[in-house]
Amino acid sequence: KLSFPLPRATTNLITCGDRFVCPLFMLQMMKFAWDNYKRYAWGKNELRPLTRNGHIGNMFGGLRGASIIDSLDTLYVMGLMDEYNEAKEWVQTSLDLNSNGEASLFEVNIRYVGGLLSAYYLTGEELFKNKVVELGEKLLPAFNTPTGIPRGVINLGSGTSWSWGWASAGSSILAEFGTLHLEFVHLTQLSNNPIYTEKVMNIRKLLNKIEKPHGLYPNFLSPVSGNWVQHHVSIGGLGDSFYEYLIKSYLMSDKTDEDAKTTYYNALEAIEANLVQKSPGGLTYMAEWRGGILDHKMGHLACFSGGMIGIGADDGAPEKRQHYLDLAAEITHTCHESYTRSATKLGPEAFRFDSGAEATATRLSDRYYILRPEVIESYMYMWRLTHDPKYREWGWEAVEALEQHCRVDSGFSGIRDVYTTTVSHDNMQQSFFLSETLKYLYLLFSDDDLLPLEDWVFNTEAHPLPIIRTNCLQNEATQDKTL
Ligand code: DMJ
Repeated sequence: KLSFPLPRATTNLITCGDRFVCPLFMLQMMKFAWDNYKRYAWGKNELRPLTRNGHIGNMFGGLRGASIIDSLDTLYVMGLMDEYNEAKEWVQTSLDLNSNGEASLFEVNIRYVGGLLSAYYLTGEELFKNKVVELGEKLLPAFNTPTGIPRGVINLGSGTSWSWGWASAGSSILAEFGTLHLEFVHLTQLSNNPIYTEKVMNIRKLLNKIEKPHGLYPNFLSPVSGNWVQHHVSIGGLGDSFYEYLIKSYLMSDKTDEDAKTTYYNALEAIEANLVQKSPGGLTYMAEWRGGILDHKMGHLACFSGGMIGIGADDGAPEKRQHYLDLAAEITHTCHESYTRSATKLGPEAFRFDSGAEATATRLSDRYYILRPEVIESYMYMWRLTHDPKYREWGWEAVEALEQHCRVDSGFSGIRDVYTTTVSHDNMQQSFFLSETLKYLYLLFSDDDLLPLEDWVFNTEAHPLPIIRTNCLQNEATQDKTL
C-alpha cells in the first residue's frame, strides 16, 4: 500500500512530505500513463492497460490517436518535451482526417478540435493550426438542419448527419450542441472565416428565443422544430457543459460578451431556485428535474459545477459574489464527501440523497469510477480562487487513491466499484485522464502563473484556449505570454 504524507506549501515549491515535489509526482504519473499508451496502444484511441492493447471505440468515427491529441498540451505544459515531440510527429505523419466513420460532433470537437487548438496556441506550430482548420470544415455539415441546431452524429467523409438512436424523437442534446462555442470562435480566429462563429451564434439566438420552463433548459431539443422534446433538466450528464460554456464564452471574450454573461446568470438563478437542495445532513447538492419532479441524485459529471460557479462568482451582481463563492465551496465539499464516504476514496458515477443516502451510490450500476476529472477540476479552481489548503489536501487524497486502486502494471484503469478495496478494473485508460485529470492535478500543485486564469479558459476537455483580447492581433500564438 502506498502512503504519502500530505502536501505542504513552502515558499514556492509544493512538497509532499520530504520526498516528493507534488507537480513532479503528477508528471511521473503522466509519463507512466503515456509510456504505456505508447508501448501497447500507439495510434489507437485509448489504452486497455490490463490486456495491453489499444481501444478504438465508436465515438470518433475513423479518427485515431485520441489519447495523443488529448495529451499534447499536458505533455507540453509539464515539460515532457521528448514525449510532446513524439506526439507532434504522430500528428504530422499519421493523423488522418479523411475518415469515413460516424463520429460524435461533441466528442470530436472537445477532444480533437480543442486539443489541436490548444497545442497551436501553446506552441505556435503551424501544423496544429492547419490540421484544426481542416477538421473544422468537416464538422460544418452537421449544422445543415432546418433550425441550424446540429445533429449529434456526423460522417466525417460524406457529411451526412443524424441524431443518436437513444435520444428521444430524433432530438439533439443540450450539452452537445451547447458545447461548441469556445472552439468555434477560435476556429473563426484562425481561419478568418466567420462561418464558425455564425453557426454557434445561431444556436444561441434560438435558445434565447425559445420559452424555458421555469427558466430552465431541458436536455433534449428537436433540430427540426426547435422545440424542447422532453423536460429533463440536469447540471450533470446531457446538460453540464452547456452551462460551463456560457460563463466561459463571456470570460474568453475578455468579458465583452454580455449576452453570454446574462444567459449564464439567468440559468444559474433558475438552477438555484429549482435544483439546488440541502440534504438532512447539511450537504448542498444539485438534484435533477423531470417535468417538475426532483430526482435527488447528483452525477460525478455534475461536480464540475463547483469550479464553474467559482470562476463565475466575481462577475455576478456584487451582492451575490460571496453567495456564489459559498455555493461553489459547498458543492465542492459535497463532491469531496462522495469520495471520502467510499472505501477506495474515489467517488461513484452518481450518488444520491434519498432513502437515507447522503452522497453515496445506492445502485450497483452507479458505483463505478472511470478516471473522471470533475471533482479534481473543482479542487483546482477553488484552490486558485481561495488558496484554502484543504483543496490541495483533497487533491492529494485523490492522488493516493488513484495510485493505490487505479494504477496497474501497464497504465491506469477505471474501477467497477468504489465501495470495495478488492478492486475490479475496467481495463480502460480514458483519454480524458491524460488531458484533464492529470493536468488539473498538476495545476493544483503548481503556481497560479502557470496557465493563469486571467489569460486562459479551459475547454470542457481541459484544453487551454487564450482569452481573446479586443485590442490584440488574435491569430498569433501566445506561447511566450505564460510558459
Ligand atoms: C470529458 O470528456 C469532458 O469533461 C466532458 O465534458 C464530460 N465528460 C468527460 C470526462 O468525464
